Amino acid sequence: MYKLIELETVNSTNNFAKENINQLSDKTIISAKTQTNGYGRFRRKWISDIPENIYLSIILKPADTKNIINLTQYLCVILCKTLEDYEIKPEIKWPNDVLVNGKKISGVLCECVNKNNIILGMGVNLNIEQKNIEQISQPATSLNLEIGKKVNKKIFQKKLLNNFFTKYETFLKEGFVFIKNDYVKRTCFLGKTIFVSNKQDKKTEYFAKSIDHDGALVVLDKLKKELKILSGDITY
Ligand code: BT5
Repeated sequence: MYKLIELETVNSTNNFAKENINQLSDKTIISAKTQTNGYGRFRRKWISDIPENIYLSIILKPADTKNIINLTQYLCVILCKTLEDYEIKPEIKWPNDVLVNGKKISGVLCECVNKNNIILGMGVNLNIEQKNIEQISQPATSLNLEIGKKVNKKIFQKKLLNNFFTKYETFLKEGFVFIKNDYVKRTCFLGKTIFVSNKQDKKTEYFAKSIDHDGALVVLDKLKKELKILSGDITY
């Protein structure tokens, strides 16, 4: 179903995938024990120094590319479903974060070399000690802290990748509508006042109204005018 390449230390699994994209086939997974330069959106640092956590990139080379824009959201739903097996209640913070009790447990970074060569990277905190959580620059958590015991990384990773690939082809065909219910019911910000910041960190206040059929965030501005937001960071 997929091919797994397990590395010891790498600067970034997304970077490794980008550099070797022509030699890597569709559905190859690059996973690393640690990353020396793991990054998120806008090149923000992803703390990646614990081998018992997940740092991996899925290489996707789909023939049908019309729905790839929503791959991040598809992966967020899969992450939630996998975490729910551990009897916790994850939530999705649009567009790419998975939170538990308001704290970030996972982040997704989708990079397209071009539309037929996609790198879907994710970091998932499975095993971090409380004292090390504090080095993260926003409220964060780890699955072991939520369930009160160590998590077996191999088992979690296998479940996650199986869940991802079981529905992947259907998702590619049907797009966001296929996951819309699963996505919307796990969101944690709809019906609230939110602040959306862009690359320049300019924050604008909106009311979060809904998620559109294409996965965009629908908001109302201060004059109650409806707008669609396609990217950015939200706080609430
Ligand atoms: C993300 O970015 O959330 C996407 C992170 C993707 C990381 C994976 S690891 C495998 C692959 N290879 C890479 O190099 N990257 C991908 P963003 O939305 O920009 O969030 C970054 C912010 O999350 C940081 O500024 C911190 O506040 C926070 N953060 C950093 N490390 C974290 C961690 N381990 N757990 C929770 N939050 C973290």
